[in-house]
Amino acid sequence: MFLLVKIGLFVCVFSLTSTLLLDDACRHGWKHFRDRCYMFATEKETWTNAEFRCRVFGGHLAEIEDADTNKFLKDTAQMTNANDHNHHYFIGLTDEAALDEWEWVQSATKPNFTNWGNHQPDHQGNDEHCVLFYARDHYRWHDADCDDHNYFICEEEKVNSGGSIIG
Ligand SMILES: [Ca+2]
Repeated sequence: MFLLVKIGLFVCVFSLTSTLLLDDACRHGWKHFRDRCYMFATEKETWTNAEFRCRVFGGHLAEIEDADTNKFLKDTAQMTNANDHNHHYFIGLTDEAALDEWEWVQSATKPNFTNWGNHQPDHQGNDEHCVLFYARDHYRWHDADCDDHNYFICEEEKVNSGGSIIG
């Protein structure tokens, strides 16, 4: 009987450890995809403050470089928000420096991949220079007012890969 309890305890501790190890690549609350970690903020900020908040965390607003990453973030947003059609997220794309010259804020590169919604970017009111992952349009990309308050997605390199930071 005592042995059985001991084996049971061992299995418990072992599975707990395995679970922890699986999530070890990213900090608590961050989602792991490939060599990156993503954090879906639960508070709203302007685009500039959102980028600042991400930097405080050691990352930056998400840069979505391909369709697979876009799909992962879209699926995660959908799972998180169910049918909340007002749950939009800022990402790291902006044309604040030069109109229609869209650029990722962290890498200062032009996007190779985009997923604009229909008729986007439309610069509505000539005042839309920051990109939203737009819930009402299946999270396709919409340019929006940078001063609007929205949720946001931070990205950082994988925190832990065999004890070292990938960079
Ligand atoms: Ca727009």
